[in-house]
Amino acid sequence: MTTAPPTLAPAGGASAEPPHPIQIWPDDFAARYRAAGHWRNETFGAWLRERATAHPDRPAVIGGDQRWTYAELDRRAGALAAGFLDAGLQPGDRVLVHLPNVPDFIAVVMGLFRAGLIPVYALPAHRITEIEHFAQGSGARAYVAAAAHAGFDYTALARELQARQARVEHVWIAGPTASTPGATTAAEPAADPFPRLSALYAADGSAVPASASQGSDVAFLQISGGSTGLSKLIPRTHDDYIYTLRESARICGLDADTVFLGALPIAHNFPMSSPGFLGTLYAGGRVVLSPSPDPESCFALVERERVTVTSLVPPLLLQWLDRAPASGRDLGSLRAIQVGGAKLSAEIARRVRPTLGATLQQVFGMAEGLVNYTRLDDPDELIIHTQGRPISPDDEILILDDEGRPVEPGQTGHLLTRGPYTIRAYHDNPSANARAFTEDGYYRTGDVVRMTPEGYLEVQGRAGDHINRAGEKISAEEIEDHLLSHPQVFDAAVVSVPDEYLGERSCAFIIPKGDRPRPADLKRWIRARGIADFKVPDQIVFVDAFASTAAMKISRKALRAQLRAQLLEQERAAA
Ligand code: OOB
Repeated sequence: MTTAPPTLAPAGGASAEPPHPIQIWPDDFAARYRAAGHWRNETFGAWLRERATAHPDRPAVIGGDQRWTYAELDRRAGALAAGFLDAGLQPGDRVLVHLPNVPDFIAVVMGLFRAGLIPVYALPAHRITEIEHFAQGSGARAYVAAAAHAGFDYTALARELQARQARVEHVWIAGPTASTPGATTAAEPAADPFPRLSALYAADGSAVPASASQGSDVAFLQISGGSTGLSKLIPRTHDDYIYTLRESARICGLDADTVFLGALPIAHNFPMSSPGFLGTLYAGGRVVLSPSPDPESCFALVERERVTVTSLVPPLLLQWLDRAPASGRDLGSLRAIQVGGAKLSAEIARRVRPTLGATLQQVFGMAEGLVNYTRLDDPDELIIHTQGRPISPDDEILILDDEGRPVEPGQTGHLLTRGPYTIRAYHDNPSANARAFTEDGYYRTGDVVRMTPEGYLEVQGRAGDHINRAGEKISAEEIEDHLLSHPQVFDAAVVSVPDEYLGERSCAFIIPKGDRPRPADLKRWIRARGIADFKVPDQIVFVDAFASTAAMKISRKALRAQLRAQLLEQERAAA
């Protein structure tokens, strides 16, 4: 038996179509998680109202020239909720949110939650190909984007999206228009026809109820790192996500005095909820947003706003460590630096306290659910060498060998998990679900881990074929598909290569068809397909053929492993 709700209308979004149930947790598990007090039927809309009532004048969100109190954030969320509904959106409709680290991001998602609308998160680096894929998969009816950010014109993307996906009826643009001084655009774009988000802030949201949702409803769709093929959509409920916020805030010691710096893109699950900006607001603290992760912008904000905690990926931590001593900034308010998204080496981990004067907290998590933390008062040995232990006593962990049998204690194996905040299925994706979940509901993480005697996990590697480039996950298959559609590419295999700075970089092996394309042209061409920049191969190697086995057949996975080994061998020989 599985719980019938939560339900989402099928991709297509029209409310007239029959909703199809997303099977999330079986009833007996759901009952257990409720009885344990994990799921409390809290909703985002209601808790924001509670916080705003309890401490209206406390600062909540700071970014650019905006400083909003809890009352102001609540008012803006209400106004946006009213504005979205007045425009014709209906509870349950999906809305693509494509915003950088600006206060509008937080108001928009809180407004959507309040109205019972479902945000679908995209990263600022995503381009038309990814956005169209998310729009298609979620059946989104609306798109909210910045006018421009980091030199990219999102209004042009919005136009293209509507041309390709007629279902996306509504577009709202946040921030200065592309022709406003200060907005960064290459050429002078045509004036866009889209309504401004700022106009919605004028709506009267006082009649909108604090929450249109139940705890068990799907609150939003997060995107997967995309280990095989294109990203999948991850349905998270109010109950399960708020549980992680409450426990993350407790484990990370957040309270009203916490000042969290959003340095990584806050659409990502890590700075969103582990404990991230949502955990900080849940705890009544304040969120400071940096439009760019670069150390200089971040250090200035740390000094000015007395930031106490932030979350970084390992390459960014490395930059912080290198630049902090000579920055001339007072970073003395920092109490904890969280690092996750990719493996942190013990050597770098050791430098955190002496250089930044803060406690390191390792975070090993995934948008599908499971999050592990080292605890702030753990012995150094665990903080430096492990990626932490799970949030919940009800997180079930399996470590299995290649045949699916549990490994001996302390041995390395494949990590599978289920629990009160790990999804049981992707949104509307039966084939991915069949691969990623066992029959009894465990999620196959694709990570290879070992467990220490203390119950902490050490990430050893992964089984899947994705590239973890500075915490951004790139699917080899997705990039191969793009390369294969180039007229001068006969075959392509994309592999990860260890990289001192990025952790891993991507290398594309190409068998040319006829004349070899120039690597720079190939990169330009793949970028022009409208994909995130971080997915463009870092390195291109031309080969005449792929070595094949005697049987003349070799799996893609084995081929990638073979090519990767060859490249590493050549690099070793050349060194
Ligand atoms: C986080 O989420 P995703 O969904 O972008 O990526 C999840 C994958 C994990 O399966 C693992 O392969 C890798 O990223 N990963 C780590 C790691 N944290 C994540 N690998 C080694 N060490 C770590 N500390 O990346 C994410 C979500 C929530 C919190 C933190 C990270």
